[in-house]
Amino acid sequence: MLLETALERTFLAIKPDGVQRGLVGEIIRRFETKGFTLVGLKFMSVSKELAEQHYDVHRERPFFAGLVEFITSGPVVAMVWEGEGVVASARKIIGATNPLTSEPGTIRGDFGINIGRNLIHGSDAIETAQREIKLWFKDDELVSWTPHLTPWLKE
Ligand code: DAT
Ligand code: MG
Repeated sequence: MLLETALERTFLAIKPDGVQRGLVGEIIRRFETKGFTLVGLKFMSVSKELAEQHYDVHRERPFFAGLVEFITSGPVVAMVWEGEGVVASARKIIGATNPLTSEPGTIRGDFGINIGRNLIHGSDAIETAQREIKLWFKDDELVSWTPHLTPWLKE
């Protein structure tokens, strides 16, 4: 149904540290069991060009070069998730930027200790999500579907 495509979407990426540490399943599980819907998923290497475009807002920051080097240093899992309020909710599930101060129970709070190794990226606003989804995914890589669990998740 057309209704499904109107739902909010966010872009998430498990960074090279999450992949190297064997946390792909654990991280995906958290969004899946929460009740959000996976609409795009790919395991990929990130080019320098894509990394620089993705982190464009941080171009002038001192950590920009290191950030680009890190995200291009190994494979990542790029994803698009859908659901009501998914952008803000995913940011909560991910936790604060610095894992040392992220709340326990969040992904970064549970698995990280360093801001440069914070495991996962999540779009920070609806407009950012739209930009990032377009940057990382072609239209035909996204799948609109109706999960049959919906009546058990929503009144
Ligand atoms: P977030 O990933 O929580 O949206 P952000 O957009 O402010 O955080 O920064 C993007 C990434 O850059 C972040 O995940 C880790 C890195 N980063 C941010 N601030 C940093 C800092 N002060 N020193 C080193 N890396 C930093
Ligand atoms: Mg950010």
